[in-house]
Amino acid sequence: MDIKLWREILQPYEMAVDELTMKFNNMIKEYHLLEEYSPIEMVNGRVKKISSILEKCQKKNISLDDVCDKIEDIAGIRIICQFVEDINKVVSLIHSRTDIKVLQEKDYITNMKPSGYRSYHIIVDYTVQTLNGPKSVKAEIQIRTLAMNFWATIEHSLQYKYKQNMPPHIRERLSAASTAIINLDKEMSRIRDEIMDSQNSFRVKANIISEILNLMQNLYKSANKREILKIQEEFYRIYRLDDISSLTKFLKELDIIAEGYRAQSIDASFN
Ligand code: 0O2
Repeated sequence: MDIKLWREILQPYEMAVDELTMKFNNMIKEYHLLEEYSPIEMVNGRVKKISSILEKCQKKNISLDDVCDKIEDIAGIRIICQFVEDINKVVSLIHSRTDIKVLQEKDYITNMKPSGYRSYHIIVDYTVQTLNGPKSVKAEIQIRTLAMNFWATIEHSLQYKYKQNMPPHIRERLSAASTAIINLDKEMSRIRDEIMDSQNSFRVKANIISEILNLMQNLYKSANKREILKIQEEFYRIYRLDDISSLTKFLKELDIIAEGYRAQSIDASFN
């Protein structure tokens, strides 16, 4: 198969990866906008390299004509969560979507692979709109925690280095590391509520401060220098209190001042 034909075959997969990555990133944005904890920490995606597709075809004895049907991870999306509990939430989110059809699920968290690999895989059917009309492609969505991802990334590079000949002592160490990852995830789950609370209040505080700074920046253009200096000093005083309700109150007051200046400038432009 020549390279031009490969490009044509892979193009809808590129589109699927771009669109799915964007859609999962939008979910994160929606959670943040609602000031809620996002079960998705980050998302990335890739289209399998031609060399890896050929390698998989050879390993699994798949003819090149069957590539699209039989290789399910040409389009791959990886969703990373903070906690094991988030994985089920993400799985439900995927099931509830009308633009993603779940074809198959592989739970390597309950049923860890002999290598120690843990992750939740969902094979989906996703339709992209090409110049030649709709085209449905398969994609593999891997959902795992940060800790599981750390292990899988290291193990994947070692697999690449040793191919089928990983020395037994490295295999044993990886297996021990996998047990340590299970314990780390369990420990993190125990303090999950506390971590989520602190991350949430950090995000809320960061949003309020960013709104205050935006308003202050706009006021520089319209308010007089003395008033701006007073507002600035007051902001630093409240900032040092490290108290969300004081910051919220300050933001509301600043909003009223900014509104006053906005009204004045509209009046001025009409006169
Ligand atoms: P890449 O380079 O990540 O794309 P098989 O190849 O038969 O083991 P199958 O039936 O295609 O697997 O599906 P499976 O088992 O769900 O695995 C698909 C993908 O999961 C793999 O793709 C890996 O990304 C990941 N994976 C599965 N098992 C392991 C493992 O033991 N260690 C690590 N690090 N990753 C794993 P590819 O094509 O193998 O690799």
